[in-house]
Amino acid sequence: MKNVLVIGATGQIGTELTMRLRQEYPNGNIVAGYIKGAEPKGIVAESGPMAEVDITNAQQIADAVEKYHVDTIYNLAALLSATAEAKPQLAWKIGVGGLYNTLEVAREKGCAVFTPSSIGSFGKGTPRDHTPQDTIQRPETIYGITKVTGEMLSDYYTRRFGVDTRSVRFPGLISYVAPPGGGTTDYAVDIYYSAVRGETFKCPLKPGTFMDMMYMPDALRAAIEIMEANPDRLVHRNSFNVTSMSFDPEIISNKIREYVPDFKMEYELDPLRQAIADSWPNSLDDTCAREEWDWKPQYDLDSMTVDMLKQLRIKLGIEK
Ligand code: AKB
Repeated sequence: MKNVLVIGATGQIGTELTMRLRQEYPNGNIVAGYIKGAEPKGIVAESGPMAEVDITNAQQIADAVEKYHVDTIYNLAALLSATAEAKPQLAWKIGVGGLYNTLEVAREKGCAVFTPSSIGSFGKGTPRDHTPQDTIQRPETIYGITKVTGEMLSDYYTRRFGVDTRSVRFPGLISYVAPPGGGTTDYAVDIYYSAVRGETFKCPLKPGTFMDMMYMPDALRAAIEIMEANPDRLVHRNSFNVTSMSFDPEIISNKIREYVPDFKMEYELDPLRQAIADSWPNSLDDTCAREEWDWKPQYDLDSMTVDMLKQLRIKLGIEK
């Protein structure tokens, strides 16, 4: 049995991870942690416990951990890359201050902690193709700086205090349940909404901008499998490169056009997002995750596209 607190349970990952964890551990308490004003609704609210947990408030984290006998915390609270550039102080407060609060509660109460890092933890100077697991990480965005700090702080808590911290560096995550919002890779979600609505998609990134991406079912599996992995096999902890695919706007739009032949895309560049994307890898090497805990993605661009189009048509009530 596992008792899990998901901090940020109403976000893009949290909404789906909470439900997935409830399926995975039906006898445990899977607590949906939310901030005031963003209470879980529908199935997330109805299918298990929830608690107000603002990650900047250590007492709220401790209270939820105590009340529900939590042994594992999924810390998903973060501002995504573009939003973080607009609010750098808040990005640090949530990304680093919030992580510190989480790790301190974990140290005192004996919890394991998962805090996702990102392809945003890399920057100029990082090899851009087949980016290795252990390499230069000198990001210039506040998002990236919080992610590298998070990786290092999490490793420190494991070395120094024996807290069981593990995580992955997520690529852009593509999903149809809850929207991302404020990320550099969001275009790869928005493009599917435009395709099913019959709208011309305005792409904020220029052709040739390659980034790693992953479909949400694979991301959820990665988050669960790394926390279930045999610790004796783990050489690394924070954070593992994981990826499913790498594409640029031309490749994804051409793939969509195979299923929506009249789909149209125009370029309307967003200089901030373009600059961020230009500082991130083109493609990651996730050999260490494959070797240390048998990571293997199930979706590629084609199977993801088929499912995204199908699921979005159902969600938006759009006939083919
Ligand atoms: C973002 O674009 O900010 C995120 C990420 C890759 O970390 N989706």
